[in-house]
Amino acid sequence: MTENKNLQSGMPKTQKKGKSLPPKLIIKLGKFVWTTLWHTMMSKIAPRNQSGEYIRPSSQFRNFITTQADSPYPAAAGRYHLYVGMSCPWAHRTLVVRALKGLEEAISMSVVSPDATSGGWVFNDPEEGCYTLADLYQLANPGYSGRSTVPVLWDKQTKAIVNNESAEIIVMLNSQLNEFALNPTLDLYPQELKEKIDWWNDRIYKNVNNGVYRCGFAQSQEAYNQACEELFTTLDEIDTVLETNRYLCGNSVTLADVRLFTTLFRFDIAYYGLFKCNRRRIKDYQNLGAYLRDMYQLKGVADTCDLESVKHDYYGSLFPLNPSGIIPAGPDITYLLEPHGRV
Ligand SMILES: N[C@@H](CCC(=O)N[C@@H](CS)C(=O)NCC(=O)O)C(=O)O
Repeated sequence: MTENKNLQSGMPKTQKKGKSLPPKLIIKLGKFVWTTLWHTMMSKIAPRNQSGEYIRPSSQFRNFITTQADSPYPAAAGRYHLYVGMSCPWAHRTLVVRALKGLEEAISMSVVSPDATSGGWVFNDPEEGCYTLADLYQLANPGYSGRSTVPVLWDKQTKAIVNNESAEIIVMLNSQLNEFALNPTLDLYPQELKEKIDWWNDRIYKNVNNGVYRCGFAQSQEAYNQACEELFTTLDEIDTVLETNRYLCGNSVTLADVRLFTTLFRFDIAYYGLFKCNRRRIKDYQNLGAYLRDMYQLKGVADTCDLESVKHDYYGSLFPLNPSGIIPAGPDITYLLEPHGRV
């Protein structure tokens, strides 16, 4: 009755007071539209299997730089170039190895940024006559229809993509350009540890590197639960190993550590909140926390870490996971410079 009276006067009572919730129908409709849109958007950024689990597409350019003179991509200084996004953990692997090996002079690099509307990578200044990374992929391979991902190892001489798979690029940087490296004797993938490194790589890729994406991009509760369980079981296991080992495979840093590090660096910043990996922060693990500081403090590594890009790109560009686009204020990561106490 009261409601009717107010309606007749052109203004419902509840609205006057500004306290009303939207009618149920609007909530229902809003939820339906948003959920449908969300699934559509997620299926574009995150291909899934039937149980809603995220499946990462495989990289398509898989050539190698080698030291053989007749190689299509012979080892050389100044010929190859890296395209990276500073927020990307896969691209970050290549920057860490480039820094540890002292290859900054031999291999140039440029940074791409995500386009605010499409999410694709764009150049800050045009490169090779291209404005976007997708254009560069087209230049190298006209008609290419796969994803235009970073990192890209580019051959400036033949205008070709040598390789766009971080796991392979870091193997090349470790062993094929020693002639031009400032730290040629540093071997991050020594013969005697290969089996152990590969074992960790497989486990860490599935459950940690890609595991955080399996949590964040899960499109069903079951898929999320499983990814989350596997992620934290593996982190616990690593924490135990790091109680006695300084690094994953013993006393020296290897490619397995590099691959773990770039995920750990982003964990408390982005994965903990945005990807719902929130059972525990890395900072709060006794051994993993100190190990992260140890890795961060290796010569040249901190310079490859870009907190603001990580926050900005993850929270700003993964629209379906953060529709407001609001970038969080924290965390403060200055503790990464505190003594790690590991020997
Ligand atoms: N397998 C690739 C994955 C690289 C990757 O997924 N990069 C993301 C950024 S973190 C990307 O460029 N995504 C753009 C897209 O999918 O269109 C690698 O490890 O090199």
